[in-house]
Amino acid sequence: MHLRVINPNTTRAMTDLVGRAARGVAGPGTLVDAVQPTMGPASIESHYEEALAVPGLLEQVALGEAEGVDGYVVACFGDPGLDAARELARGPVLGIAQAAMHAATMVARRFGIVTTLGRTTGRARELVDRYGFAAACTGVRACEIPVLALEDPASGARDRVAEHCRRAVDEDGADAVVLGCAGMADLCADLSDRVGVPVLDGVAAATVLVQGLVTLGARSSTRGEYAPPPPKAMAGLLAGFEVRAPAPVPAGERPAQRQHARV
Ligand code: 2AL
Repeated sequence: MHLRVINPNTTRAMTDLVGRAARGVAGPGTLVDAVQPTMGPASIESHYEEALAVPGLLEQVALGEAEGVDGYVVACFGDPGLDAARELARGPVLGIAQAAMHAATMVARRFGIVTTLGRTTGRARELVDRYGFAAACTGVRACEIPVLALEDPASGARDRVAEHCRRAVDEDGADAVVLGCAGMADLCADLSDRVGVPVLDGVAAATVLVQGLVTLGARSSTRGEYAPPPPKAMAGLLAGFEVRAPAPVPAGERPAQRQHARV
């Protein structure tokens, strides 16, 4: 099985980090590669950056489809471009927020989210509502540590994230904590020990879940909203993202489930 973890920001160190987190939980027969877009923001902590990260992310999905990738993880807590990626991909595509929230409710009744900057908490709450976890979520806490400072030992990230995890438990009533940034993936095991409740990293959760879905033979649905996007002209900088009609299938051959000339 070939899984691809896509870090939607363009910082190589974060791509390496999410690749390690995913490989740490992948099964022996699973190949995991970690990629990042060729264009886009260095980190995603605003709606503007999230929007601009999506074309480069979709380009990586289109390349993965050409290579026969079986399933994808979108490794950013805003789950950017998730619906669009599912329109392009044959196999399942999981966002780390959706995966971590599902995993949390399988091991605890109520979970809190601990994320980076206060300005990203609105998006996290929106996803809690969208995925149907409003009753299970005790709240979203921000450590006010920028994404790219998480790896800087001088930022005190480890202690500050731990402190907010503790407060999510002690003050908000959470029985588990979901980490609200892919850049926190390597803090997860240590935090579970320190805080004494399950602390879930979405990169690992999504990798395990997407691997399970591929094993089940579950693909992205091609009916309704996740059907391939209609062929259409694209103008300007996005001209290369044009979706063209599938090539005609020779008589007697089974049509591919999805065919895209380019994203
Ligand atoms: C993220 C994340 O997971 N990756 C990124 O660039 N920004 N999320 C966040 N809440 O800051």
